[in-house]
Amino acid sequence: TPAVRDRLRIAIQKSGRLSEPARALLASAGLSWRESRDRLFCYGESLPVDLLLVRDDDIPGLIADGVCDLGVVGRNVLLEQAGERSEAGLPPVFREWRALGFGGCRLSIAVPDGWDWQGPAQLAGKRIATTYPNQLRAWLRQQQVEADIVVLSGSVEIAPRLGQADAICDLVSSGATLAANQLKPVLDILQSEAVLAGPVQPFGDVRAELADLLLRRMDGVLRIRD
Ligand code: PRT
Ligand code: ZN
Repeated sequence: TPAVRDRLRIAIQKSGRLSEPARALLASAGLSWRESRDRLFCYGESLPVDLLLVRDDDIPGLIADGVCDLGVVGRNVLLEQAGERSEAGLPPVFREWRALGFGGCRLSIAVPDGWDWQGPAQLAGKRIATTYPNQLRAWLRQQQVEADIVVLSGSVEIAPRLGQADAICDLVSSGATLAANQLKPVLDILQSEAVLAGPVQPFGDVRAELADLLLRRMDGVLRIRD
């Protein structure tokens, strides 16, 4: 049985692209915090809603483990970890509650500039480097293309030049990083942005009302921004 709690705990990125916009959105929704000295935990003052500052990759797992109730994370990260759970035969425990309108990017297939791109079939038998193996695998399956997935933890865009891979599947926003590595995006497999992630199962205590209140306020802020 899940622990009963009377405060809501939201995980956001500690430092990175989503940290400031996530804080700003929550502050616009009326939240304020007393900052702790280590700045990993911020105690909510205006409402019983606390913040936990973490690496973005840890957010889905923190929700899955019930350590945090909600989180602000890229859809790319949330879907990747959902795919990982599903491949492992685990049931879904977290899902996207709201799209938040910032942190926009695409998860794209990119190939060397010199390729004459004909379509996904051209990837058959090729090695594709990525930090998003679950989404790439699902997409390749859907395209009925068999390719080798080279899983890297970073610096994916230099893999083709190093001879580690023929193509890549990575996040793109302006496209400058790809261009600097003599690569070109040829198709997008996901449109991503920051999302509010939460559990699949509703809260069974006062956190349900807190989450409802927060969602109503956030929806109000997001409507005005549109
Ligand atoms: O430390 P922590 O693990 O928390 O941070 P992180 O380094 O994993 O994450 P961070 O802050 O880089 O990204 C957090 C989230 O921002 C991602 O999960 C995406 O949802 C979103 N986002 C939006 C991006 C980009 N835009 C983006 N451009 N994440 C990464 N990039 C990379 C891109 O892959 C390229 O290497 O930034 C580089 C510049 O992109 P271009 O296309 O503008 O050159
Ligand atoms: Zn990360």
